[in-house]
Amino acid sequence: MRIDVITIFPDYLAPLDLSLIGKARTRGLVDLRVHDLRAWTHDNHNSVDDAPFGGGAGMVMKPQPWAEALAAVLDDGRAELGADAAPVLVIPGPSGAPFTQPQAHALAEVPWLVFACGRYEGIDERVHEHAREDLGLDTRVVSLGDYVLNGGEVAVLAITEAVVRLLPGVVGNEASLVEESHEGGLLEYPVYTRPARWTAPGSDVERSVPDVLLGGNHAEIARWRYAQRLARTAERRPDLLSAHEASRADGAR
Ligand code: JET
Repeated sequence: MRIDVITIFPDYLAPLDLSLIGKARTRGLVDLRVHDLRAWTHDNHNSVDDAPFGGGAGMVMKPQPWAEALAAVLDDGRAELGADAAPVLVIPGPSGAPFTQPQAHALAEVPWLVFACGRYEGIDERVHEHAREDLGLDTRVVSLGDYVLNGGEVAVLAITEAVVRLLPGVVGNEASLVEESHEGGLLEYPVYTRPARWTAPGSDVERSVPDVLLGGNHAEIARWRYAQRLARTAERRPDLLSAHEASRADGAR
């Protein structure tokens, strides 16, 4: 998979050199390139923003550097992947559609992703239209959640990690990918390891691993874990539980 990130803070993406993603890159599973948007500015101040038409707080990212950056990245990617290659363009933003695990799986199937990191109050809306209509890109504004970040960079780190760990060969234990939180629409069950009885330093409470997990009755363990998933989802994410119940009523699982 090829991934291009366009940002005014390339250093912000340094964590992509580390850990799982860094390893996937050195092993050649991911070709990840970070581009400085200011490379496509031509004025003395390398300006990427301007005041919003219609007034209001803050600044808006100018369309011109974005159009040139996208053209250059498309040219570069097509020289590598072929003349009719077309990336999915992902623009993180608080006004996007929620990014979910099914979307991570969908993006993991795509050979080429381009991330556009907005800052300030966002990118001039015509860049989205240009990307969709003139460049023909599948363009998606995605949100990590209902809160505001200073820019898309942190969201790109999160989305890239969610996607890259799903690529074949990146995570050692493939089974750990199918059986985890949000797969199947429920939160994951609680997990425990040794010792079976444990007292925290300074505590006078000894805490035990639930007996069912020590018993080796795998059917019973599966039932217990499912009940835990339901209880935990009802407590923390009642919104997920209603969707899960609807899918069960449908006979979907
Ligand atoms: C975000 C992502 O804040 C988030 O993303 C960064 C961000 C901040 C401000 C503007 C911006 O513009 C992008 C754009 O999208 C239409 O123009 C992006 C919060 N949850 N998930």
